[in-house]
Amino acid sequence: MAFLFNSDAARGAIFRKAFACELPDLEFYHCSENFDPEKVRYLLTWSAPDDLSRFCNLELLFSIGAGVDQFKPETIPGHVKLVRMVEDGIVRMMQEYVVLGVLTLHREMVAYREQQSRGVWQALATSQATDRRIGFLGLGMLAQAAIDRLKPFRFSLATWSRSKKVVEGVACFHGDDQLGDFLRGTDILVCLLPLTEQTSGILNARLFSLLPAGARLLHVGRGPQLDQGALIEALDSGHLAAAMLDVTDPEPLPESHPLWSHPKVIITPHIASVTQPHSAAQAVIENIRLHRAGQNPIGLVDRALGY
Ligand code: NDP
Ligand code: OXD
Repeated sequence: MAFLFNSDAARGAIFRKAFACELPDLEFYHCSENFDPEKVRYLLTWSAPDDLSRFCNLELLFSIGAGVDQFKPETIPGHVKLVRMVEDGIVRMMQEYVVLGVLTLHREMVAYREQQSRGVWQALATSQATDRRIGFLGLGMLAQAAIDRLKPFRFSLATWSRSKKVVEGVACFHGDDQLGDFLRGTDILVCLLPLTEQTSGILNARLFSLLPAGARLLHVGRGPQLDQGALIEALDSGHLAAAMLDVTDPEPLPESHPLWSHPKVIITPHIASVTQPHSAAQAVIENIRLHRAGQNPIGLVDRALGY
């Protein structure tokens, strides 16, 4: 019985050490080594290898990231459990990034950066946090964790999810019927949705038109959720004031893409959060233990929903 680590060698070495201590009965292979695919019960990878059918005894397929949109569900046998990464490192980094992004957009840092490029020293009018409405698309593991960190600033907080939710101190909207009301009350929109058929292209001209004039976008979900042309139009018309994007489509954008040099846009190279090997190894080990005890792993993907 074996575990296969199909990613970078540096993180693989940390996993190997943790597995040797905690699951010594399990053979551990890095993808660069020779191994018998029939022995592999557990596979950790960013996306499914083309020859997944070689792993005929596979039980758990772990994504090394929190997202699973990179897997093609039709290539994964129905009995194999697909598991997204749920670990403290990803959560902590996303909390930092969302706080950074919200404060950047709230305190006009995008406009100040543009003023600096022209040598302009000029204070801009700004709202108090209590008057700024932050709206999250998605209320999953990462949005909930980010909201916890934003609460002390006393922003007004709202969320929109697929199913009904209740969070203390947060206005929770759900479903397509409530999306308009949610957007009309959002000054800084944070996208933390998984990429699915339903969320692909969701950040489009119609959605932007429902946001109040002067709204801002913080996009940390997935590139294909954003209509980049519609964003540029909304920024150029002045309807949207600024955007901070951690994800684009494609990644990276081509050198000549207008978003790179847009004065109202900050781009980071998909670094909002990154799986941390020490905590991720513990999370995967715990999930193998749960699975061996006949329980579902934490982060089990609902194949019908796609997240
Ligand atoms: P979760 O699966 O925990 O939560 C997803 C949330 O999105 C849920 O609240 C869900 O609603 C909601 N949702 C899904 N589909 C819809 C829909 N059609 N309409 C309305 N709401 C919907 O995800 P995480 O919080 O763990 O992660 C979110 C995403 O963040 C990941 O999938 C990944 O794409 C991205 N990510 C980006 C990173 C980066 O570095 N930029 C790093 C890590 C993740 P409900 O609660 O009702 O099910
Ligand atoms: C992830 C990511 O899904 O890095 O973890 O985007």
